[in-house]
Amino acid sequence: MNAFDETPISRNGKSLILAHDHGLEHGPSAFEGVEDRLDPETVFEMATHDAVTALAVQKGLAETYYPSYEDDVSLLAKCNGTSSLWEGEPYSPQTWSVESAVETGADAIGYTVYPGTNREPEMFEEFRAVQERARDHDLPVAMWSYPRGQAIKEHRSPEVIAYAARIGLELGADIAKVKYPRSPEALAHAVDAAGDVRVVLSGGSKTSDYEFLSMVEAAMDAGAGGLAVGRNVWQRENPERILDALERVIFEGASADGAL
Ligand code: FBP
Repeated sequence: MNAFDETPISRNGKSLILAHDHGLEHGPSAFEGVEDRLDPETVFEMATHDAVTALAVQKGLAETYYPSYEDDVSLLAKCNGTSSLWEGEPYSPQTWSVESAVETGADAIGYTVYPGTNREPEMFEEFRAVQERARDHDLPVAMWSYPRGQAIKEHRSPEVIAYAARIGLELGADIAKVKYPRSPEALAHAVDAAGDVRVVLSGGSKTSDYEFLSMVEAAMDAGAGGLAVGRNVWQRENPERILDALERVIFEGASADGAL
């Protein structure tokens, strides 16, 4: 058990966090082919699916849309972010204070760090302040732990992803969100490195139902605590179908074949 296991954003120590901060991180091009999803209401509606344990959004979306959903959706307040228009050294400034997130109804706090960049010291310091404020409010903290920077040649190598997960433990996160290191063995190593911290995976760019669910099945078998997924859910024509299948794989232990 960790602090996260006892919060509304997990179910039996597992979670399916629907991430929808892409309008900031990737811009409107992320909505090509699914233009109706430019209306955040469509994604808040998706988050009412039983499988979804929390919706991760930025302040603007939360303030405008969350009041209509607070009875049905747990809010993970994504408190920093950056646009893809920015081309300097990777850095994600704070966009939302913990106090303001609490007023909006946050059930958890999310924060990105980019270990390995020249701005790592600032980001660690900013994470410290946010983590301590979250502790004051008894809120779990999810770290988007994304190593970047010139020294890192392979962002998804087993060593880099295990290090990313470990940084979550070292800096006091309850959840470390990492990219899939391409093999279950490498992910199992990252889960070991994270100790009591729950390791959840980002979904990455959209793939076929089978490819995506097979990755999730392998990740769960390797000890992952679930997913914090965006495009592989809300970019789909029929998100409900994939959410039904994810519910089976993450919470009921089904295989990808069985879930489909
Ligand atoms: P996906 O499942 O769509 O990959 O989303 C996960 C996520 O961490 C989002 O929260 C964020 O917007 C995005 O990936 C950032 O991805 P990157 O920094 O690789 O562009």
